[in-house]
Amino acid sequence: MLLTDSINIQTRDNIQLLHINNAFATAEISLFGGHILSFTPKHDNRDRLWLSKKAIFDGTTAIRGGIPVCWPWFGAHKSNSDLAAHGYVRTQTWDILNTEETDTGTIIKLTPQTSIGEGLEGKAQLTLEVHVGQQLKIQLHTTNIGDSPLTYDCALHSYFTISNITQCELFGLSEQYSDKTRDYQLFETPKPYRFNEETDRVHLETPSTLTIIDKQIKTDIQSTGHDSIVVWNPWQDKSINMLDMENDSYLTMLCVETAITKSQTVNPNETHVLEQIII
Ligand code: TA6
Repeated sequence: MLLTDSINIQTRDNIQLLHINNAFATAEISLFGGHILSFTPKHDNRDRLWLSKKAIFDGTTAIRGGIPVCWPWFGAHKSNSDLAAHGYVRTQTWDILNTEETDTGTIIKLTPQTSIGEGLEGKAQLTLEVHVGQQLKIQLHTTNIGDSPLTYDCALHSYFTISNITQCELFGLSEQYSDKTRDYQLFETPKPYRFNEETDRVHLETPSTLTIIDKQIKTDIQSTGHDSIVVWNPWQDKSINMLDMENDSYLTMLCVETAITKSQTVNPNETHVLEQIII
């Protein structure tokens, strides 16, 4: 596989990482999980993504931070609780399909070694297209290669880095959300949207743009192809109990996830694209 001049392969523990360095930004993508780990535009040299200092890179578990690819389900599997949360592609090795330099940045196309697995009825081809430029554009393409309709959920489970969760605000959500910490009951989105407790919410709306403002620093998140937005912060108790998080590291991260949580159906030979753009 020919890699463009902006890309080189490094390893961390026993995982291969693509390191991208072009005129617009630097980024890192783990081939384990097809997992974007960092994105730092050169105009402000600020990494938009958060990565746990205790993230595990031994290929046995999903990397904590960056943008895990949740597919072909989100959260717990609907009918088989023995299956891993968030599907089976974030914990397998992905292959590089193609890399390309353009006048707006570097494009990398990846695919998991298998898109077929226990817990998915039907046959699908999954590809992740990442465009590293002034902005980070991530597209998750699900193509139905079977002969019957395919139904699945998925998410780009993005971890954003912030200075302090108690001092940031999220803009762009206004309707109801389902609160996992309160037995999935429905609540109205708070105004202002600030954080002071464990937050695990599926917002049942499809805003095109969300903004995190953290001490005047603005991060925009654009979404298409989604049916919901998930907002998550584990807070202190959960962080203490997570092997791959430092006890207080919840303070410096916030997940804002472009997601399909209410089932997407794709007909044979059709493709659905879930897209998130980070600015
Ligand atoms: O996106 C929110 C969520 O579903 C939470 O319920 C929490 O489980 C989080 O994902 C992280 O899941 P993980 O399997 O990566 O620990």
